Amino acid sequence: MASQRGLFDESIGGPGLDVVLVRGALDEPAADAAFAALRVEIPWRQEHLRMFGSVVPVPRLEAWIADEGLEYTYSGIAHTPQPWTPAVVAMRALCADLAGASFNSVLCNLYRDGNDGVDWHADDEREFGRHPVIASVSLGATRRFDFRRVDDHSVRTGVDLHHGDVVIMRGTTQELWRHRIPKTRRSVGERINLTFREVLRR
Ligand SMILES: O=C(O)CCC(=O)C(=O)O
Repeated sequence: MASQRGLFDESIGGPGLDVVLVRGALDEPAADAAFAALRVEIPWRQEHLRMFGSVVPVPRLEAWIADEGLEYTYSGIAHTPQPWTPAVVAMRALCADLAGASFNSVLCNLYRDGNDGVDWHADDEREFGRHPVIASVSLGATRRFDFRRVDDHSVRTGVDLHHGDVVIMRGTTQELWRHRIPKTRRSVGERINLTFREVLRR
């Protein structure tokens, strides 16, 4: 796996925002191979959300892969852990190396086209601890990744995430900021994002 660690590190600035972007953590052939393997290995599921009394499909496919016993409830959906696959384990090693952290779980997202996205949220569930280190790898179509401050929505920043990029979020990022992948009218292909986390066992 080709990693160009450090060559293209960028920090994304803002008060209390602690985010590092590693551009091209996977070079194009490695990113292409990872995308192809993850697309078929991961048991992608369509989850549903209860909203205003009706049940709506989540605008993306998902899978929760984790060590045994690590359940995760997100937006009212209880995710039962699926087993690790070889390509996910390889991505975990890359992200753990870049972040200097260990991860026992990953939320996998498949954005099928521009109608898929994820709305403003923070990965601030209690099981991740107060200031978690979260690392995610982006593969496939380029999509915008936005941040806004919790206490002042006019304070915003964002970045385009490309095939092979890794983002590391740390410190007070989840406490003071929200993030999202907005839907887009642009014609975009599939994108896979794997967001690695460490669930603290009680
Ligand atoms: O797709 C991404 O880059 C972000 C996904 C995300 O925010 C999440 O899984 O919590």
